[in-house]
Order: sequence, then structure tokens, then C-alpha cells
Amino acid sequence: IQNKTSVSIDSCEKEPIHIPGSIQPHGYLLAVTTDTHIITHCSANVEKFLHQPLEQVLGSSLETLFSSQYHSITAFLENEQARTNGTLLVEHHNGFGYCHLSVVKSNNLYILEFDQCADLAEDLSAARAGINELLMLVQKPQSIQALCQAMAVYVQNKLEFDRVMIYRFHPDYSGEVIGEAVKEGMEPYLGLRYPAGDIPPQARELYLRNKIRIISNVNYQPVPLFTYVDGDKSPEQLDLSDSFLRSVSPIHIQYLKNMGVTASFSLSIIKDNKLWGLIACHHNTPKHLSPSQRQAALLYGLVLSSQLDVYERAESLQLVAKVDEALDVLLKKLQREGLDVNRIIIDPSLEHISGATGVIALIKGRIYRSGDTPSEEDTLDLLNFLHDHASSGTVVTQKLIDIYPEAEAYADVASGVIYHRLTNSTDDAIAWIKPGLDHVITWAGNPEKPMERDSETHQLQPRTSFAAWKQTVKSESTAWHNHQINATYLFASALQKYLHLAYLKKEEEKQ
Ligand code: BLA
Repeated sequence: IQNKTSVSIDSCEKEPIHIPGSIQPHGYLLAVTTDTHIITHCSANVEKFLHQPLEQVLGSSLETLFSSQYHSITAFLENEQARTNGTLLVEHHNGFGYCHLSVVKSNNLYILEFDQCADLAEDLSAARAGINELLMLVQKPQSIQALCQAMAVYVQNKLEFDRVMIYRFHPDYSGEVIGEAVKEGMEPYLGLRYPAGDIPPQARELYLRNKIRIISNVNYQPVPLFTYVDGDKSPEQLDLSDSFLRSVSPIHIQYLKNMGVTASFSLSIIKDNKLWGLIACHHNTPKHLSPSQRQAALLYGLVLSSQLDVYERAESLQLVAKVDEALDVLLKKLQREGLDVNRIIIDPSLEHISGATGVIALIKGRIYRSGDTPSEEDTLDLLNFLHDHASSGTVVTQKLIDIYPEAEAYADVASGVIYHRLTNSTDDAIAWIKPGLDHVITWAGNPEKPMERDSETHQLQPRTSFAAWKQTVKSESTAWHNHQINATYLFASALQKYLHLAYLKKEEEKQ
């Protein structure tokens, strides 16, 4: 029985890419029950590899098929360590010659994937031999950007793809090429942005689970899978989530063809259990990776992931130290000066705790301004607006005009804002501000139209044009770091305490 899964092109995210019912043709697939080793599924091309009709293969046992090698194959199946980390070389005595066998477990089945093997001398340890060189390389760069660039060059050197990109997801899952190595003469994609829909959610979910995938030739004919039907039980769709021969979404194949790519390979970069990005590789002609190359590639992905972690932690620690030092200075000063806001507001530490370029405050109805700020009148209007807007007492934004369009006139000094109300009255508040910047995002094709309708069939398909499409994002400040926001909160709380004491004192004096 042949599995056929039709694709509704109107809903990318609904395509069940883990059960395509077919595989790519650079190998063949058998699924066997874990206990009796009876063949429940096989790909149509077994005939080519095993020289046996598939009707005979389905329902028979591994032992019958592989007589003399059955024992080494079962030993491999049962050894979890071996099958998760390597492949087994299998000789087909009556058929095709040698194949590399990879095995994954799926419920009560083992999925056996036999990868056509050109090079018998393939040595898995060779994959690990370059590890010293790689570790040295990733320790040198000074920034994440430089690290990604060095990694792209390294991977291109090792795996010899025409194009290697480090593709980083933004929080909305659109993505950007932040490192790239391309063969001479090819157009660079560095810096280009791609909409989130180019890699839909179920694909990202799958790539978190299975870190590696190769599409050796976009012009391949999918090889259908057949299922052994025992009695009138309805056949199960074979879940190919962990398989490497899994046939690829036809929509994505069309996407690659539209891009002019013949082979595509990608590796997941995972950080904090999230898909951080991909090492994405293209080739202009068909290209396959051997098991040892795939092992090596997995290692590159792991090294990059862990090194990213090191960089981000180091950057974060530097910022934390700077913020904590400034906060310490401020709190001591507050202790010394009490509510002498005139002195506190001019202290540079007040800006340093959040990386702001200006601070505005209202204390007992008096306005204080330091650094780059709007005019006194605009400052008062802004603080009054924020007082009404801040239901929880705090506002944090990178783009003030989104909530307060009146701020457009001074967006170049105040677009990023952290505001804290200090008492219930409109008289007491403090806010840190920084300028909004205009920046241009260059999308590879119009992000509003990630799909197009075929003029003849009227089917939706991936966009055919990747021509640069510029979007200007206006007046957005750089991001506020969580630690900076916390520091402003701690300082505001201390200030609040002093204000409270001052009010109590005043009440006492009245009595
Ligand atoms: C998968 N899309 C992918 C993959 C990449 C991209 C890298 C992983 C598979 C691979 O390694 O090729 C996208 N490739 C890119 C991008 C660049 C690149 C952005 O080189 C930038 C340089 N795609 C669409 C639309 C749909 C879609 C409109 O554009 C849905 C209708 C779907 N993309 C789609 C699907 C997959 C995918 C379903 C999963 C393919 C699979 O694993 O079966």
C-alpha cells in the first residue's frame, strides 16, 4: 500500500513534513519490528539495491534478507550507543555492493536507512581529526558576528559547498544571513533578511529534534514507501522525523528551484533548547554528504552552539558588572545626599545603570533633566502621558511613537524609554531615555508576499523573486537589557523609599 500525503499549499504550517510517505533516492529504507525484525515498510527502490521484488521483501524478516550479515546487523540495532553515533558498513552479496546503514527507533519499529556508498575507506574518526583546528579557530574572534563569519569560511573549506551561510533567527523567526562564504562570482546573501514563513513552525520544531538534513538534488524523483498490511489493520504512516532519507516538502523544493539552488544542506544551531539559527549550505550541482561528513558537520554545529553560549555569557557578564558598579555608586550617593535630586541627576552613573543617554524626572512636581532630553515642556507632557499609560507603574519601550505619536518631534533623543512611577501622584516619576534610529532592513523579496499564485494552475507557491526589497524601520532605539531594566527598578525603589520618608516627615511637621 502506498502512502500518499497531499499538500494544501494554503497552509504551510499544516503540511505534515514528518510523514511524507516517500524518501530521497540516494539510498533505500526498511522498517522492521523491534522484536521480531519483520519488515513492515520498505521503499520502492529495494528492488534496485537488493535485487528482490518488494512484495517479497515486505513481511519477510531481516534474517532472510541478510543471512550472513544478520548477526552484525542485529548487534548494531541492539547497541544504542553504536546506532546513535555511527553507521555500519553492509555488503549486499547479491545486489548493489556496499551501503552505510544508519538506524533510528520510531515507536515499536527500527527504521534502517541504507546510504549508497562510494568510498569504502570512509573513516569516521577522520571526521573528528580536525577538531583541534576548529576549537582554536572559534576561540579567536572578538564578536559573535566575527565568529559566525569564521565558521562559514571553515565549513565551506571542509564540506566544499558553493555557498555556506550562518542564518540567525530574530525573535519573530524572520532570519538574517550574518556570516557567509561563497564561491567566487556568486551573488552574496550576507545581511539579507527572510520572512518567518520561509521556514514554517513545524519545520523549525522538527529541526530542533533532528539537527541535520540534506537535499542532495532538488530534481530527484521521490521514492514511495510501501507498507506490509497484516489482515485488515490499516497501515501506519511511517514517522520519518529522525530519518535522513526523508523526502522533502515539495513547496520547499520549489523554493530552492526558484532560488536557483540544486543541493541544500542545513544544520541546526541550538541554544538554550531553542533554534538559534542554521548553518545553511547550497550547491549549484547535485551534492551528497557521506556519513563521516555528516558526523563532522554535526560537530561543527555543536561547537558553534557552545561557543555562541560562551560569547553571549561573556557579553552579559561585562554588562552586569558595569551596571552593578554604577548602581552601587548611586545608592551610596542617595544615602549621602538624601533627596538632593539636583546632585543625583547629574551623576553619570544614573545613565550608566541602563545605558541611557538622558534622564528625566519629576520630584515633588519639579522637573529635572540631564543628558540629551526633550524641552522642559515636552518632558512634562511626556511624563504626564506615561503616568496615565503605566497601569503597572512601569513602561519599557524601544519605540515611544508606537504608544505616544506626539513624541515624533523628538524621537531622535527619546524613543527608547524606561519609566517608573514613584508615588501615586503625577508629581513623582523618573524615566531613562535614548534616541530612536532609522534603520533599513533589506528583505530577499517582498516579505508581505512570501507566496505567489501560479498563473496557469492558480496554485500558491513560494515567491519566485528574491530581489532586494527595502523596509525602513523608523525611530527605534537599541534594546534594553533585562539587567539594565532591573537596575533602574532598584534605583527607583530606593528613591521611592526616600520620597516616602520625606512625605512622612512633612506630615509630622504639619501636626
Ligand atoms: C525548509 N526553508 C527550509 C529550510 C531552509 C529554508 C534552510 C531547511 C531545509 C534546507 O536545508 O534546505 C529557507 N534557505 C531558506 C532561507 C535561506 C535558505 C530563508 O538558504 C536564505 C538564504 N517555504 C516557503 C513557503 C513555505 C515554505 C512559502 O517559502 C510554505 C508554503 C515551506 N520550508 C518550507 C517547508 C520546509 C522548509 C515546509 C521544510 C522542508 C523539509 O524539511 O521537508
